Amino acid sequence: MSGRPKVLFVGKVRERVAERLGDAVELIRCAAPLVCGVLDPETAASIRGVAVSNNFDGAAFDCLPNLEIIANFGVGYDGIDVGSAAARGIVVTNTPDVLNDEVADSAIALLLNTLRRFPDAESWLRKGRWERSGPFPLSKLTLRGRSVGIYGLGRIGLAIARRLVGFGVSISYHTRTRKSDAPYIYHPSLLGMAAAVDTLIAIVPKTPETYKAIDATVLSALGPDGVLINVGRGWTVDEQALAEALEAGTIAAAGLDVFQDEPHVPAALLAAPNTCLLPHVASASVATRDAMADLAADNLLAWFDSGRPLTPVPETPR
Ligand code: NAP
Ligand code: 8YV
Repeated sequence: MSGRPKVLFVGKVRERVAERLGDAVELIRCAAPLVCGVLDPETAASIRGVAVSNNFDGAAFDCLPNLEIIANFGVGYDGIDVGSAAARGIVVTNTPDVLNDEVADSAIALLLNTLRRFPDAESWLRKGRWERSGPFPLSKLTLRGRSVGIYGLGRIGLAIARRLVGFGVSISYHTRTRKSDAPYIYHPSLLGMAAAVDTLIAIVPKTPETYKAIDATVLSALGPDGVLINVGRGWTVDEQALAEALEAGTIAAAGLDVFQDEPHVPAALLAAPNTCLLPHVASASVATRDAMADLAADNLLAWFDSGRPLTPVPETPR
């Protein structure tokens, strides 16, 4: 194939990716999900790279016979069928590390907002209740004296742990493999950690093993002072069980940035007491989303230039 490599943008991908790619590639766009037939066969056969926002399923592979690389905008790549990519020798890349600090900052902000109810306090002020009714009620929950368990101590989990050190709380973690250089208390099971801590922060990927891993049993183990923060994927939490646990006082509060069926948020969670709910914004600053876009584009450029992508996921060829 000659000329500039052709790259297909499937669905909405941050425009900065296109700007970064510039004239180095020929850009083609289509709606998501990619359906065979929307591109004429000659165009489909000429596509070498794809840029996506975590959406490329098994059926899409059949549409692009000469695809070499899928560059994902995002560190989580659960919406890409990496098994099909690996079977076809197609590289998948993601955007690790460039968002660690932003997401970790957001996790801490969500934790504090959930415990201290600052969004409610601001609403109290804006509605004139401070003047009319007096001070906002004291928060029943505090970060002081808490014991925090981090479910997932990868790139972002570690950044959260490092921040928590400054808050003077006890820090534990659960992962499948113990991290020998992490100076935090290790728990070989999620349930065991939930029973030992009063604050659970989830930052694990969406995988078959993490599906509804935070269920009624784990929430019950967390206990009545328990606080759940989820900045990983909604998939990891049994949302119905969480709503019931909040309603019954089985745990005290929850702060969620992610939901199972985004952008839909279950009515039971919207109605549940003591929640702080965010619309998946943990990485959502211009600077961090630009850095993610640049890395997604640079993976494509590096592949076409040298055959060596910058940040391939472990499951597909390097
Ligand atoms: P990472 O570096 O791959 O870390 C993942 C961590 O989870 C590792 O410590 C891993 O340890 C652990 N883990 C994986 N499967 C597990 C299991 N079954 N049980 C226990 N621990 C498990 O990933 P990351 O860069 O930190 O990102 C984590 C996830 O956060 C992403 O995949 C994405 O879904 C989510 N995320 C959300 C936002 C947002 O906007 N809210 C932003 C960025 C990322 P072991 O392998 O030893 O188990
Ligand atoms: C973004 C994320 O919301 O990187 C991830 O895995 O969940 C977030 O940073 C997402 O990638 C933007 O589409």
